[in-house]
Amino acid sequence: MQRIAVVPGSFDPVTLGHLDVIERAAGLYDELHVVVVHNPDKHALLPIAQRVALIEQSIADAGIPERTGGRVIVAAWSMGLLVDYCTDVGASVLVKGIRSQVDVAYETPMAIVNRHLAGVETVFLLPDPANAHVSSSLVRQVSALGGDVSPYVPSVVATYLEENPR
Ligand code: COD
Repeated sequence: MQRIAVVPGSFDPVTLGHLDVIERAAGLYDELHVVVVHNPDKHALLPIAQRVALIEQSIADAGIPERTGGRVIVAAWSMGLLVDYCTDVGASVLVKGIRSQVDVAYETPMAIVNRHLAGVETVFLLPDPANAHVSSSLVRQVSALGGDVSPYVPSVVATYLEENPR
């Protein structure tokens, strides 16, 4: 049986922290879907199609499918519950990164509800310490103030933000 998992997020933009979770999850499952979900609680910087394109390019540049042997698909989902996407593609697991107690508090109720709704389990990965402080909101803030974001994001994202200042 194919083991299929979903890594969801806003990815606004994708960071080296996200990429670390994606690579490690790709090594654990046969097929991994990285899904850009609109988060209504956050004010978005990048259009969803742009976020998808940057994730695809970052995954290719990092050679993740070759290194992990897993199939990686990038998609966007705005048509309702995230577990509906999981059911559509046959995924039984959501993989999320947990950086702090704040992430635990935010993710715990969603994990319970997603299991009740559709039997989808949530697996939490701890971040690599090198990326534990990295977030998309930090990147958006540093970029907006003219700082160098290259230590925090894949090079394709750093180039995009440099060429498209806000
Ligand atoms: N290291 C490790 N993990 C990280 C790092 C890092 N440096 N940065 C972020 N992460 C993790 C986050 O903890 C999260 O798990 C994931 O990466 C995505 O992060 P973001 O910031 O891009 O995305 P969020 O937090 O805005 O995304 C939230 C979701 C859209 C995934 C969430 O709201 C969700 O699951 N929504 C589902 C909607 C739904 O169906 N609701 C009803 C049932 S609960």
